[in-house]
Amino acid sequence: MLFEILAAYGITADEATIRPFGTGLINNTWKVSYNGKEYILQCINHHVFKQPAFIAENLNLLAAYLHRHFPEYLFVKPIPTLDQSSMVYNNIHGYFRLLPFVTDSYTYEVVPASSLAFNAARQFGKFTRLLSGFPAESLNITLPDFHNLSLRCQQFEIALSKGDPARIEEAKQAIDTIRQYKYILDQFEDIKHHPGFKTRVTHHDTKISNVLFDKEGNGLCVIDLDTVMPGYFISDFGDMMRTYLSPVSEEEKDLSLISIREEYFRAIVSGYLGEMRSELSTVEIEHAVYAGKFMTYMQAIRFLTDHLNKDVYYGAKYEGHNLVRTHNQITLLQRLTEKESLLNKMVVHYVESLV
Ligand code: GN1
Ligand code: MG
Repeated sequence: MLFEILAAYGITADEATIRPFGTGLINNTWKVSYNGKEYILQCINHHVFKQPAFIAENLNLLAAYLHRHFPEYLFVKPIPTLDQSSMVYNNIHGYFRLLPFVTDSYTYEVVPASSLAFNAARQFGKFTRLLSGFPAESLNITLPDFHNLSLRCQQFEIALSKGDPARIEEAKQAIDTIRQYKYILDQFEDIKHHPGFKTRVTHHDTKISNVLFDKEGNGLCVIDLDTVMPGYFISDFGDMMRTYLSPVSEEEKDLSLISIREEYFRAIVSGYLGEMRSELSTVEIEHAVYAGKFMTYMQAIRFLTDHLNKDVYYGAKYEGHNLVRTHNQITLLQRLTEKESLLNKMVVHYVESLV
C-alpha cells in the first residue's frame, strides 16, 4: 500500500526502502530511502485531524511568508506529487504526505544536555518571532480548542460520567488530585479575558523530538507543524517545561525519577526569552512558570480522560498505560509546584539581566 502512495511521487517500489520512524502518538511515520535521497512519509491521523487539507493550506501560507521575508530560514514543507498535490489520498488509510528528510539532522526523545534545551527553546521562540508580522488569524484551525483547558476539563467531566466504571473506580486517587488543582483552570479563564495576553503563531507541540539538531547539537529547525495555529505563549513555553525539565519522559513508571532540573529551566528561559522578550507583555512573562503547570495539568487530564474512555485517543501499549502516564504527569506537576517560587525568581533574575 505504501508503495502505491510513493508512486504518486514518482518513487518506484523495488528501489525504495521503507522503515517505521519516530515515536509520535498521533500520525504514522516512515523513513524512505530512494535513489540516494531520504524522505519522511506520514499518514495523517484523520480521526484527530478531521480536515487534513487545512494543514496543507497552513503550511503553504507559512512557507510563502517565510520565503518572502526570511529566505534563509529552514522550513520543511511537503513535497508536491507528480500532479502537484500536497497530499495523496488512499480510501482505506486516508491522507499521506512526503517531506524531505533534512540531511545530517538528529532528533532526541529526552533532552540530553541543557545546551540542547536552550537551542530548542531558541528555535521555538525564533519561529514565533519571525512570524510576528504574519496574520495569525489567517491560519486554519486544524484542531479546534486544542489547548483550551476549559474544554479539556469538560471532556474529563464527561468521561467521569460516561467512561468505564471499573477504570473510574480504580483511578480515584488521580481523579481527586486533578480536582485539587482546579485553580489552574480558574487562572486560565482569567488569562482568556486578560488584554495583556495575545494570540500569536504558536507551534503547540514543543517537545524535544520536534526540533532537528545538527551533529554539534545546534538547532536547525522545528518540525511537526500540524498544530501550528493561533495560540498563547503558555502553550509553547509550558510544553517545553513539561517535556525538558525532568530527566525522564511522560512514559516513565518509576515516579521517583521525576524531578525538576533548574539548569534546564534556566536554559528554556534564556533560549525562548532571548528571542521573544520584546514580543511578550509583562503579564505574559509573569506567567512563565504558570505555563509549565498549565501544560502539565492539561496533559494529565488528557491522559486520564483517555484512560477512562478506554484509550480511544492515545492508544495503549499495555493495560493501564494512560493511567501510568497520568500519574507521571501529576507527579511532575507536584514537583513543579514545589519549586514554583524558586523558578519565578529565576525568570525575574533573567529579565533583569537583560536591562
Ligand atoms: C501527541 O503525536 P504527538 O506525539 O506529536 C499530542 C500532543 C501531546 C503528545 C503527548 C495532536 O503528540 O498534544 O502533548 O501526544 N498531539 C495531538 O505525548 O493530540
Ligand atoms: Mg505532534
